[in-house]
Amino acid sequence: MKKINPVLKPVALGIAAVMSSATFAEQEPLTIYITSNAVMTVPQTDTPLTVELDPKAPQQPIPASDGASFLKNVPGFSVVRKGGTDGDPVLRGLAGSRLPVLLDGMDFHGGCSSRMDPPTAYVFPESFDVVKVFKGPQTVAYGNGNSAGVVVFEHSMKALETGVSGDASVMLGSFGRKDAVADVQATGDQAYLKTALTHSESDNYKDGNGTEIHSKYERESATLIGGYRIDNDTNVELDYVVSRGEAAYADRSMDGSQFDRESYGAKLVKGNISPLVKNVTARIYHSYIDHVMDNYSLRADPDPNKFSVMKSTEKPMGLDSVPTLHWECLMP
Ligand SMILES: [Cu+2]
Repeated sequence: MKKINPVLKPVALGIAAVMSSATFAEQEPLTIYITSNAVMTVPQTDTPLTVELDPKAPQQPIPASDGASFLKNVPGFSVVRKGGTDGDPVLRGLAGSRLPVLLDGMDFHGGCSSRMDPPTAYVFPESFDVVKVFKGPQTVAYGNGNSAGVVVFEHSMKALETGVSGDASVMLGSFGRKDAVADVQATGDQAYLKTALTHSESDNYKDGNGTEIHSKYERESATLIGGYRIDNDTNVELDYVVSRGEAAYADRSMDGSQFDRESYGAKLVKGNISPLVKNVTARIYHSYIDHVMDNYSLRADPDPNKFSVMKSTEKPMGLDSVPTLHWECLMP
């Protein structure tokens, strides 16, 4: 505990004017106690509004199993917790549609009308290769509506000539917490293949008072990406993602008994098109989220007279094309 004894100086205010100088001389010095120091750790960056993170790097306090927990460590972010499996990321007080989350270029939305599954619920951070956060509305490269910013989770191929490489990680914790992720990349002369598998689960945890909190969850995902280099300037890529999940929620009367996702897409990158156009990236994708929530399948003693179930689906699809120009060609 630090103890600070600032020098108390007479101030020429109206109150001070009616007090004699002897009054100040008799006062005890003001004592301020600071009970703890705030320690903030941030990645070093030259671009304060653009943060690029390596999700496979060591994380504090433990490796995150969902996108919101991962983003919580980025300055400016906070999280509205949504059950054990995920939360809603908030950037500078704004969330939801004001903070688009793109998964490999897919403008992604959850399937629940009650926001049980923000887009980050479908993210296992370590299975991605790079996470970019664009703070503020300045960028127009990721569509509109991003008044808070944009978050991008992406897979990328390692700069391997040819060969096979991979990463694997396991994390065990109290209350039955088990996380595992493995990804493998195989690269040939012209073709490459990448796959990532994830699993995350936890039982109900107990709070500091020993009360069991209805928060168990389980989810897994598989990602498959295949690409082919037609020539030095042309690359095509196909991707497929499938995931399953269920989660208990202590803050509401319903649980998410099914979070099923299936996504597929294609990407074409064409470079050196003209002296002005450096390259063009075209992306087409389709997602399907099948969500069921009920008040009995994940609860210990459900009342059979009050069973309730809701089903909702979400089918986001998109097509975008992004040219990159040689800026110097536009300069006079
Ligand atoms: Cu729901």
